[in-house]
Amino acid sequence: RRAYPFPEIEPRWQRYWDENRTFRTPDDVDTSKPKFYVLDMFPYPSGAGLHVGHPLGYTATDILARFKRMKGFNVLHPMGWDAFGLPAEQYAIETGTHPKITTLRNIDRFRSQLKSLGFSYDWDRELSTTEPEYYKWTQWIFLQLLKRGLAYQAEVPVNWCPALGTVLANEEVVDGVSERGGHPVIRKPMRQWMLRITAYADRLLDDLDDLDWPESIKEMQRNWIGRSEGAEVDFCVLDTDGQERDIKITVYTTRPDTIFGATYLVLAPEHLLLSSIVSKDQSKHVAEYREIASRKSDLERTELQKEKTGVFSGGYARNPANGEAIPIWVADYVLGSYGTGAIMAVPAHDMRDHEFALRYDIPIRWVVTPDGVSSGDSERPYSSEGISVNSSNPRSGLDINGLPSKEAACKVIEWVEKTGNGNKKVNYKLRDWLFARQRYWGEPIPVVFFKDTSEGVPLSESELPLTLPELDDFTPTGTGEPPLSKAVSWVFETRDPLSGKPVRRETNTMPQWAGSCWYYLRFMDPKNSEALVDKKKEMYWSPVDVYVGGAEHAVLHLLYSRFWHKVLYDIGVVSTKEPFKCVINQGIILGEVQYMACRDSDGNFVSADSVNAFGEHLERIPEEKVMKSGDSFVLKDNPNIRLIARAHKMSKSRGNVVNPDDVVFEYGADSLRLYEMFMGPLRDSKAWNTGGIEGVYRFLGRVWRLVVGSPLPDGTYIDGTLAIDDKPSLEQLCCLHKCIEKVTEEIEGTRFNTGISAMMEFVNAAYKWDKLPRSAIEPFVLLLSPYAPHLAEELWFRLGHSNSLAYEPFPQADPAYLKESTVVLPVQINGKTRGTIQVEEACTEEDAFKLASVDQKLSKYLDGRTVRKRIYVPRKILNVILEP
Ligand code: ANZ
Repeated sequence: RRAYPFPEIEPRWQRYWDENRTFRTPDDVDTSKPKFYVLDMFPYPSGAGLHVGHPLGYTATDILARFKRMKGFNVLHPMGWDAFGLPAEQYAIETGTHPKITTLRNIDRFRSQLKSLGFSYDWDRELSTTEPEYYKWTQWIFLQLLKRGLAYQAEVPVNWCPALGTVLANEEVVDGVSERGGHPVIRKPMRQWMLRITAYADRLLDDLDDLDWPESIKEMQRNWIGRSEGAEVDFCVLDTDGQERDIKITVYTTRPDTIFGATYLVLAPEHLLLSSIVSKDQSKHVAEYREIASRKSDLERTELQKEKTGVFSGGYARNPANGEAIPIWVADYVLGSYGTGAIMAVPAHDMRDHEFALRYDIPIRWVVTPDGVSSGDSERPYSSEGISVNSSNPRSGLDINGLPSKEAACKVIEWVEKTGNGNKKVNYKLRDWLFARQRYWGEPIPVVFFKDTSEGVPLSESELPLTLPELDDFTPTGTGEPPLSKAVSWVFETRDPLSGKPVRRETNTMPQWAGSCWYYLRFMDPKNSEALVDKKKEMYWSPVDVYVGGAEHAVLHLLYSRFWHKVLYDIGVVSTKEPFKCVINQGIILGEVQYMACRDSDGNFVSADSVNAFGEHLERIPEEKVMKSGDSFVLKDNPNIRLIARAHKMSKSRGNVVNPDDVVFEYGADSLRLYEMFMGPLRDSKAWNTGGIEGVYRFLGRVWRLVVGSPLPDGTYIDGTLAIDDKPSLEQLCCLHKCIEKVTEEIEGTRFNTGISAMMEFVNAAYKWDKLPRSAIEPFVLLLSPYAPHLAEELWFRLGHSNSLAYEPFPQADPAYLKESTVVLPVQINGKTRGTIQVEEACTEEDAFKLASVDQKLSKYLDGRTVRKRIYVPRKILNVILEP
């Protein structure tokens, strides 16, 4: 039987909120009130619908939104769809269903699922990145970037799959072959649009310091931007007689102090000078090596575990510090796209160079030691800082012996600058952002080309939105031309509005990141056809106060939107330097914990730790046969057998996916919301547990019966509630106000799980009351409402209110009731109870005795007598034994 009638309650309140537009944030809010903008990372409406991971973050933001509304804030809590992207297009290729249709269908499903969970979004502000009214402004931002030289075209290598005749996204390439079909993929240069995010590298780095974001994300962004300080140093190339040629190789190094240990140079395989350096007899080897390297991604090339490979170029260069001729190698562990694409290799002090030198028998020279005395260990490089040794040369005039690494580096930089051999240099790992995709289902890039030119001419702003043409055939063209090139009339039947000359349209589209870069701004003013966002509205609502989403967006999405935001700041569209004040990453929800037992070769169970579990036969054990013992899990029947317990990522193939619709059907939305908050701290990853959801479901049932009573014989409930208009007792008030204080604190600290525990304690206490005073239970219903809004609204209504509780003031804890509660302590004198005193729970023996000796009744027995012994049991009794 049901714990409470949620199947009637929940749809009723969802309908009420919808019909009354309860959560609409009006366009003309009273801006003298404080604001709170709480945002979810809007979902990609996939065909699979919502999974239980979505409601985790969404419930957290919903609790905050509901709480802040009740606290008197104007709240902006919107929802929309990040709906351009690959899956809809792939689905279209497979089934012939237009991406627009698939997308709308998926959005409808997502919307109704979200509504069934009772989230308090302002649905009047719903938007989708795929609507022309929206992407008009995405295109507008692109034009602003173009105007400022922040968008440009370049030849960039892309993943080209000859067999499929298409360019692939990185995520469609797995281990060098196409994910679909397993065809080889090569890197091929193609004309692409790029965004100059590197121009903002310093600001993106510096402004991180002031953000209230998880330190781990900030660190990931710092690493991604990857600022490093070092020097560029020139090495002169030598001819076969050892004479200096007219060519210099410039290397980038962060350790100029190790220059005396540079025993070879390395050029990236794509280095432009390579062809003029390679000797005749090495040219074939080098060409072959370049060919192989061209098929690898940068990631593969720089993986530390991969064996380092390379070939000798046949050429030599002079180390300017000591005049030595050192060999020039070609190796793919040096990237063409970083620094100068060339390095001075110092095998004694760099891991990769060390491995390479051992393999190709290149000298290893120690030039830094921890103390300036000890010698190096040939097995391992010493890559920390230390004191320079073997680092002086009278002819070059450079001497850094005995200097600590930092000082030595400064001295070398000074020296190269003075001798004209180089300069100090800051480098960034951050690359410009490749902003074109050879795809249909994205925003068209608002640029046209005159005949035979490749220099793009921007459309004028009045021509926006440039809408996607209808297309029935999305299959790749086979030439690498994007599918939009099939929309022949759209591409060619176009004239430049100024000159009237025929032009052709750009057929690349924008990447999926584009639409999600700025959607938080549009929510402030979603219907504006004159501007991206109205200035006044932007000034009021910016920045987003709390932004909740998955840690997988720690870098790209959060970095790209910060970049666009800063550009919009520079052109006066937004008033803040940063878009998101506080970011929270919700943890991942894993599947239910699975227990495994091991059997040995004779088929007997053995303890998981006593064997090499991999060699044994593993068997799944159902939860009811498992028992907890200390920190581990054992078989109930045989506690000597320890089990392996593990929660896995939810996946179809494991069959451990929990569908939120099923949970809502069985336990109701409030239970799902409450459970996801109760599982553990929001930021932690945690395993799903069906027993846990039953627990919170029973708790909600208890709340229901506390207020409404047990079911009548026919299974229905009384109409109103059991609440009476009596004054609550002191004890009841203390209990309530403690709960108010705790729940408030825990919401403000986003510790939702412990807030729920406080409400559970309250309900346990309230079950012992013989009466249910209205003024003690009504505030509790309000406390519960951000978590379990359907049940709370229903109880509120039954308590006699005709309006939604969504804007009721959130209860305030009264300090008067938060004092330690007092107890009545019996006092015995010589074994006989002579009276009582009222003391605070934490009262000491000394204080209790003092109170007793001033008590009217008790003092009679104590006055003028000597105490032999006192026995005090806090909260229970004070016993005083007197001298006879
Ligand atoms: C000599 C040296 C000695 C280096 C030493 C390191 C340790 P970050 O901090 O990442 O900027 N490097 C430079 N350009 C490279 C490229 N295109 N591909 C691969 N490696 C490259 O690291 C800079 C260091 O990485 C540079 O400092 C260089 O090696 C290498 F004991 O120069 B170093």
